[in-house]
Amino acid sequence: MKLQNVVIDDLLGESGAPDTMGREVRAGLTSSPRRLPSKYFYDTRGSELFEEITRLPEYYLTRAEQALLEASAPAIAALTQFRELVEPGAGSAKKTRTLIDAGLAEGCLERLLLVDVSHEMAEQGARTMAGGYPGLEVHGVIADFEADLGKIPPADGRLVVFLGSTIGNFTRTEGQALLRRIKALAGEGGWLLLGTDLVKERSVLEAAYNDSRGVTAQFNGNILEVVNRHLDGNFVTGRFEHVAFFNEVESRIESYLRARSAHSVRLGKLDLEIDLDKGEMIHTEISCKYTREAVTSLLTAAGFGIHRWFTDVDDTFALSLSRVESQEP
Ligand code: SAH
Ligand code: AVI
Repeated sequence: MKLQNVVIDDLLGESGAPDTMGREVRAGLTSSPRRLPSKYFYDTRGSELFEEITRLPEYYLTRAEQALLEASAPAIAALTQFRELVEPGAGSAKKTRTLIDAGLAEGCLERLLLVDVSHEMAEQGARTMAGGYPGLEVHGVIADFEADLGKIPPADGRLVVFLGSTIGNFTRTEGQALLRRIKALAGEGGWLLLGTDLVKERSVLEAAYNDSRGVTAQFNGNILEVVNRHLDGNFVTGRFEHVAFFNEVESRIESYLRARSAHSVRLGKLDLEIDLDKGEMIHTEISCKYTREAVTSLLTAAGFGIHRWFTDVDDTFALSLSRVESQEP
């Protein structure tokens, strides 16, 4: 059935070009320690694996955030009167339905804009939402939220939601830069709802990133398949093991792929060969864990003022609702 209420745009352009990936992968794999940018996890398979992670018993984040959304969405809609809901890194946008329902019940919401670097997620997510909410104008945007947010035209009445603790996949400096771009996207007087995972017992944190079924290990290894496919590489996933641990000093889970034996890998498109030692690690992801003070400081430094802080009795996860206070950089 042809949907009348959905538009899909591909803004990836330069930032999604194969030579951009080539540049980033070359820089990462030739640096010490070696690393790969975590946005490359999310091809079709990677997005499916992430969805599977969200259902794992150990991965408490998605359930905790969903419960908070259910408890807070009506108050958020009443306070912000958002007319447009914008979600960078939306993925399947399943949790977003709770906010959409609240926005429709409040009678304020008119438009939904879902942004994702994964073509499939942006397109499928937008089509599913347009089918489910025929009264809503839905816009799916394929874009890199680190590079392309400035290409999205401004609008009044925006609530930007950045959920899932995706902000935690960035260092403080990167996260602040990203929040400033989100601030420009939200516009004067616009709102941001930010989901952040909170610091807790090491055993709980480490279990969430080392699940017993090995789904997170597959998700981590999949980044090598993405690199192989785009850059004509010959990484063999089975030659690496998944390593994820809580670095308490940095307050973050660090994920790596560790070479089980010494071997060489060639990336044909980059004309690059790297020699890995036995036990050498490729850093693939950070997942920062926050305190309330750390979230407040991050948002304040980026020019947002916090209005509401929603958390559960155990301080598992937090949603902070803040407003653009100043467009100064
Ligand atoms: N918001 C969802 C999905 C989180 S997974 C949730 O809370 O469950 C992170 C999502 O961000 C994935 O869908 C991934 O494709 C997307 N993503 C990662 N890096 C991105 C980038 N640089 N630009 C746009 N989307 C990105
Ligand atoms: C998307 N992001 C916030 C997830 C996280 O928890 O860092 C990705 C993930 N990595 C391993 N498991 C889930």
